[in-house]
Amino acid sequence: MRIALIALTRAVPPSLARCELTHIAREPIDWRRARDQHEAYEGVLRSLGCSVLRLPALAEHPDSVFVEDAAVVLDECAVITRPGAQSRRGEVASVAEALRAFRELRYIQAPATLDGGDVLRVGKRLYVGLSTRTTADGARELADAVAPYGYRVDCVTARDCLHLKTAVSALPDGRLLLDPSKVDGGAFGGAPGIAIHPEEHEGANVLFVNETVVCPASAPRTREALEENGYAVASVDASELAKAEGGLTCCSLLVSVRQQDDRRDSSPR
Ligand code: CIR
Repeated sequence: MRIALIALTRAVPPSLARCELTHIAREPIDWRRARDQHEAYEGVLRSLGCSVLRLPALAEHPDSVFVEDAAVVLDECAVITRPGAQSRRGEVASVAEALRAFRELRYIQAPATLDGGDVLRVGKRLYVGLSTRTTADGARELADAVAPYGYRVDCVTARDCLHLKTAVSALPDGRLLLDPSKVDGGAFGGAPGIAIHPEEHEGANVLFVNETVVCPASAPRTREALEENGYAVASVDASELAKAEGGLTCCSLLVSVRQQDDRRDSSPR
């Protein structure tokens, strides 16, 4: 058996400029540039060994490129969310449809809301950020859905940012990369932390793929800190997507799939 990694993504819709914004001011978004950056992002995922599976485009859903918010994917199941922004609820059906091939599905039910960007997994612990998008009910429903698999949910709060994972990311060895101006490191059960460079807030949202940390190009000094701590790091420019308040984790859902070694059987587990 080998573990293959599938990255679910979705194309940047030309309507991106009409995205939801909560903590940043609206500025013009160059759709072509955003599209090119997103394609480069998919290229980095491929170069790190992922198979990229693009979901059907959703032209009328400006934020639909940010697929992370529609589901929480664990090894044992996937929880389909109910996003906090009404405008985003139409994104989840096609994510559920794609994930059904790989995982048993659970659902967050109305009136609870939860965005995937608010869920940080550290081993068998899920930290849930209570936010403008994620309610205490949403966290409770997530806890109920994942308890049978041995996961525990703890609620935390982050300041002045959209999602918990805007402020903190999990690194491969159980350490956290965090922005101390937005989240208290003490909230994570004693997990050791590495601070981002204080002028690089975008650097707190990094993606871990097959032993490599993917870091935004706008955070070179945070990249240096990661490298000094022994991590392999790749960078990708996501500056245009950042104008839509999205980071690197937001643009994919990573799904690990067990495959036969001889690679003749590529069916989902
Ligand atoms: C939103 O406000 O929903 C989008 N403009 C950005 C979502 C970013 N997603 C994420 O951080 N997981």
